[in-house]
Amino acid sequence: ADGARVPALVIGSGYGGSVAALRLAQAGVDVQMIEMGMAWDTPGADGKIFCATPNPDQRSFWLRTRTKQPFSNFLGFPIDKDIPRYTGVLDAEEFSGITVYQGRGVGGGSLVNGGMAVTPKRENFGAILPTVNADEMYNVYYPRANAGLGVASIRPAWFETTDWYQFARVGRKQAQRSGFPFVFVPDVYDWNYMEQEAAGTATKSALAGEILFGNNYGKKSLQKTYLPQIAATGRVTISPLHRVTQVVPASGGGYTVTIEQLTTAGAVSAIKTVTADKVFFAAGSVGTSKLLVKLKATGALPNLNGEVGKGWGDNGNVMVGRANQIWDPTGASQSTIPCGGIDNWAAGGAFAEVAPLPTGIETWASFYLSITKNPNRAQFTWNPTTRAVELNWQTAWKQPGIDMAKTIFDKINATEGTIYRTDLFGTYKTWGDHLTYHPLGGAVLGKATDNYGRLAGHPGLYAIDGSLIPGNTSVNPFVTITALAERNIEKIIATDF
Ligand code: FAE
Repeated sequence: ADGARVPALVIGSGYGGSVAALRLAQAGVDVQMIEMGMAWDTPGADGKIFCATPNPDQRSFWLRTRTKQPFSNFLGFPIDKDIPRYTGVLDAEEFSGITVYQGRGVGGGSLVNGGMAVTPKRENFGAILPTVNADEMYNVYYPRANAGLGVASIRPAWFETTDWYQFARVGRKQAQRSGFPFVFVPDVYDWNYMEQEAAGTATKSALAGEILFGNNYGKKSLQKTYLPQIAATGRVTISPLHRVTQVVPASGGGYTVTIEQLTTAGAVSAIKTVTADKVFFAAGSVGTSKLLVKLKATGALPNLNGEVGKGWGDNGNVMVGRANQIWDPTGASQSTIPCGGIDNWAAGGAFAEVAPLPTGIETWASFYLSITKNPNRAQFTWNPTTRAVELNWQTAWKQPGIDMAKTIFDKINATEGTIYRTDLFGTYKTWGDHLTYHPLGGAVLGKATDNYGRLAGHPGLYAIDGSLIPGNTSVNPFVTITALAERNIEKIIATDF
């Protein structure tokens, strides 16, 4: 409530925020969670909470009047369409050189993501979070995160036989024919539910194209894992459609947080303040970075250090499609949930998810989201003229990632006698190099914060989300974000409360 005083306030309800709120509440601390997106707990006129990926309506995008699909084109035709402006679930946030896709709502990115739940290889961990004890992570916190998130793998016998994963079997065959290891990738999708979808005994979800704009049934988003546990503590209040804009030291200690209440059209309907003893920034890499950079530059939190806003990376994301030979159809029926990838990290700096292209028709296309070791890092800065935070990433900075992805796909094309598709990202454009799904960094652990996420210069402020990770996790990031949050909050509860 307006004017309230609380022990702990958490900004954002994604992975980092959910871990923080749950563990604080279990330790007996009352928590106020602030989430700018909607609650996503009420069905629309069609009886579904989320709209179907093939038919985006107002629920699809965050405050846009036209969709901004990751693949802008198909068979040469633009596929974007007009929609009513609404606080939809997927934000395509545009900076000058990159569009950053993010989830909006209670559950954050877990609402819109593919659920691929990958623990990095141990030998790569030192490059991901160099100041973190790997033994502790692999013995305690990665297992805790995987259990809390409900991570599991596809049943091998079903993988080998179902039509829904023909695209992945083609991906595996072609990877292996070119000498690359194909590895199964765990996911938080309920694989038993998916088998029931295929058998016709459960309402289709992953097998009905649902993914990018939310999943109505089978995916274990945070709404099915951490968030019910949070509710069960009785100690956490969540305020959806509330956006934090300001955090300043309060005269009697703690911090006064200014919060805008939003309408579903994105207008500000009320402005509130809450004073909190401790504030956790869990607004995601971009959200946390934007807040911290603004608060430092405008003098609200002047003691934040010069590392705030730095060390931002795209996890090396690049997308590409290949056109297969006529004897290698990828299937008219494709599950939206990927289950495997091509690992050329050690030799070529690329890990490529074999992704579906669930169009409902045979396309002979293979599609991949690659995570690469792209070394480029960008910085967020405050522009006092526009009063906005900018990101200096340039599209050309994707080139090292493209070159790394090519170590896989040039070889596969040579082996198979095939070519890249040029119709997915524009006209005659091969590489999806304009976007990332995996923003990381901006409040890097051990730089903008101490080794547990305590922000430098202002005791009682913490970063506890993807902003802590310096730009790359070598695989999909949310398991690492969750595990690091579990590690940090344990230490913070033990020593700061
Ligand atoms: P995040 O989950 O983004 O949560 C931040 C929350 O804070 C959001 O709900 C925001 O609305 C909210 N917020 C922001 N600013 C404010 C503010 N000022 N006031 C109040 N609330 C605010 O952060 N990762 C994987 O590991 N596997 C995948 O398969 C995968 N697929 C993806 C597919 C898509 C399309 C996308 C967009 C992402 C995907 N990701 C995947 C990335 C993953 O979802 C992302 O790394 C995590 O969600 C980041 O977690 P955080 O806790 O950092």
